[in-house]
Amino acid sequence: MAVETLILLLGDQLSLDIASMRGADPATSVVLLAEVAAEADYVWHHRKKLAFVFSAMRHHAAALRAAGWTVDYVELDDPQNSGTLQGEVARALARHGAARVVVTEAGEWRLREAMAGWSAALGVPVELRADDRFFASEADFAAWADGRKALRMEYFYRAMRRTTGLLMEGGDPAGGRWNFDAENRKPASRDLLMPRPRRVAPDAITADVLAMVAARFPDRFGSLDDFWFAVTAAEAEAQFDAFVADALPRFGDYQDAMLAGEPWLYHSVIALYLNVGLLDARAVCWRVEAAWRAGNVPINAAEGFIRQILGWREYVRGIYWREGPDYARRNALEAHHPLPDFYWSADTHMACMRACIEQTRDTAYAHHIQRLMVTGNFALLAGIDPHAVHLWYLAVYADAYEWVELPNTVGMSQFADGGLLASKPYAASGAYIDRMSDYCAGCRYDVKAKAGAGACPFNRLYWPFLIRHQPRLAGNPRLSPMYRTLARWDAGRRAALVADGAECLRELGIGPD
Ligand code: FAD
Ligand code: DLZ
Ligand code: SF4
Repeated sequence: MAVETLILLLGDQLSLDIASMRGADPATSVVLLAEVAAEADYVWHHRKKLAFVFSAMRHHAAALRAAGWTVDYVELDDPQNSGTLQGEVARALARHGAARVVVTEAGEWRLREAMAGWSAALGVPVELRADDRFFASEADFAAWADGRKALRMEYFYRAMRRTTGLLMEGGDPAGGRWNFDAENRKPASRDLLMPRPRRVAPDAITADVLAMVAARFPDRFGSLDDFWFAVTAAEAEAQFDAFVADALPRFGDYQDAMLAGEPWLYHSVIALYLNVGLLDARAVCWRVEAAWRAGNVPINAAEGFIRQILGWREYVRGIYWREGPDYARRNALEAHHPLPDFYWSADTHMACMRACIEQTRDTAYAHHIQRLMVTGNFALLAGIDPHAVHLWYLAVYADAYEWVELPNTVGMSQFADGGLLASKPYAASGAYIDRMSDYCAGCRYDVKAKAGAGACPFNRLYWPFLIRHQPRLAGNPRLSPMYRTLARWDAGRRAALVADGAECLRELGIGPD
């Protein structure tokens, strides 16, 4: 076979309709997939995430071969493996004698910047194609954002509803409202019938990958036990179908709820599939709309779910590419404490933190409110360096890729972009966690106590956080009730709260730096 084109597929480009393969001739093209140390090591990926990505890559290679493509697959343990994507493209060019390389643009600045230099380094033309697996292109987002004073998700989302026609009735939103959150956000109770995600037993390929990851990454964070993720598009679709039938109808109601020992509640657990291409975001949203039109799903659930994908997922991607590589280093609140060790060990008496971190270690999953209002909220209140927080989130979740993780962490969760993304910091005392979960009942700390040893650390850190950032945050209308309360307290009371917050940090082993 005379090879003309080498098509490189990255580990998160496992969509059959990927831009780099469009129009290619199987008779003159070779598709390259390469497991490389550089991608496995650039952050401390959870071991289940590594196993998921490698197994999905191997299954995708098999699917492409079955569809008639010539696939060149390099395994991580191949003794000739150069360890980098560029090195593997260079070796494949030498093996096949291809005259050009085609690749879909990578999902993060680090690789995009590296790929811009590939053509010169490899001595062949390298065609970089836009990743069009999203509702909005980078140019679409720029067109929406340009000239706006504030880039709020809600207005982007409404524009996307109009553009796509999703959940629209003529020019109006279905059900007469854009957003049904007023009906959502209920706490959950243990007597609810809890659906469970559909599970996939590891096949021989996944078993091989699990053994390889166990042997090669013995010290990495994360359990490999009980691996049930889908690793093919068909399995991912079957899991999504089960979610639509069993859990979606109550997704809206219990979206923000947390229960000890119930990691999944009514969540879909599909972000990992969407982000590597085993599921298509557009198909997922239209499928949910069809379930609502068929009368199988209430509007608050369908709208709430579609907003997460059509709204949040597209919006954070737009922000990521618009803000540029330095977004990762924003630190508007000047938070500098190192990440506490208990983010890795779960060795803490805070029951909410322990539950979320243990669950993360065991499953490589936590739902949005666990990420935002427990582990994220704690880091925000405690003044942890947002870059360290970012590296943790990028490592520990099976769905973590920088384009989606970074704005959620630096912007939404740590307010480190100074309010570009979030209209106020997601800072909350223990009362919020107590209302939305059953964690506090099993905690050594007292969620009703405001200060002093034994009081909930979220309470002890909350007011010092607001006092510390008063110059920046006092003018925020959404925080004015808190600052009015603070204004009623005399200087002595405020100083005592600040001293108690500092003592709390010392007791938790955090700072002074
Ligand atoms: P569901 O709750 O069932 O929601 C459905 C889908 O909506 C998700 O699969 C996801 O694709 C999308 N979605 C929901 N919320 C968001 C959001 N805020 N931003 C983007 N998409 C969203 N999501 C990731 O995909 N990768 C990440 O690395 C990631 N890091 C995060 C870090 C922090 C600090 C926070 C607060 C959130 C992060 N999220 C991330 C968003 C969200 O928490 C996850 O998408 C969600 O928990 C995945 O679980 P699920 O598939 O069960 O989602
Ligand atoms: C996440 C990941 C991992 C762990 N390993 C590989 C790999 O060995 N080869 C590969 O092509 N891609 C991998 N990926 C996905 C990439 O890291 C991802 O494409 C970039 O982070 C851009 O989103
Ligand atoms: Fe978390 Fe505080 Fe509740 Fe303990 S008391 S579980 S630390 S919110």
